[in-house]
Amino acid sequence: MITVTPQSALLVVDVQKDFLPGGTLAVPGGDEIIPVINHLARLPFGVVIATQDWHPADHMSFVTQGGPWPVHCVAGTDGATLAALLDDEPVGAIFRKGRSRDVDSYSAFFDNEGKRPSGLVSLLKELGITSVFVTGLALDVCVSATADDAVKAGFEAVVIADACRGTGPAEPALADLRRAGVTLTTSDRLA
Ligand code: VGL
Ligand code: ZN
Repeated sequence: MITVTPQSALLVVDVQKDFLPGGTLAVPGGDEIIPVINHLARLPFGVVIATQDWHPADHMSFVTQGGPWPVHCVAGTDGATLAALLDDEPVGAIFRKGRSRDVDSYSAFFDNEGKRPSGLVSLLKELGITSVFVTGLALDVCVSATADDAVKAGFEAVVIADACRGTGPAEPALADLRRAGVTLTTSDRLA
């Protein structure tokens, strides 16, 4: 078992309508993690932080601009809202990423050029957080980038596998995370 303490943070990455079944960039089974996250968020974490992908309408990542992804999570639209069934009561702060037109940000910590910090490292350090538990969507994109950056920033990083879904099979993404020094666990092992 892993004991959750106030020195641990729970990150809920991009659990937004556009990433759920029916959304413009739907992650298969994305809705299935919501009850798992709602349960985890009631454990005694020091802080629970949600992220939102939050793009301008002409964002460089969109196929309409020559990028890889369908239009998704446009700032202020219904698709960018947090999942309706996600309990936001325990959420202490929301970080919005991908807001600049010309650079994407998969990680909650830094943009994809590794330059601009979001302020999340500073916040977590101010709160005395040493371990970061990561959940959400998509495992192989924003969850992985966030967990990798958490390790690089000096935190213990733990991905809760059953509280994540990816765009493809989980195993390759989980193997990459393990190699990067991320601890993998499941929600039933946390108390
Ligand atoms: C994501 C693709 C594009 C994610 C965000 O949240 O994993 N994936 N933008
Ligand atoms: Zn995006």
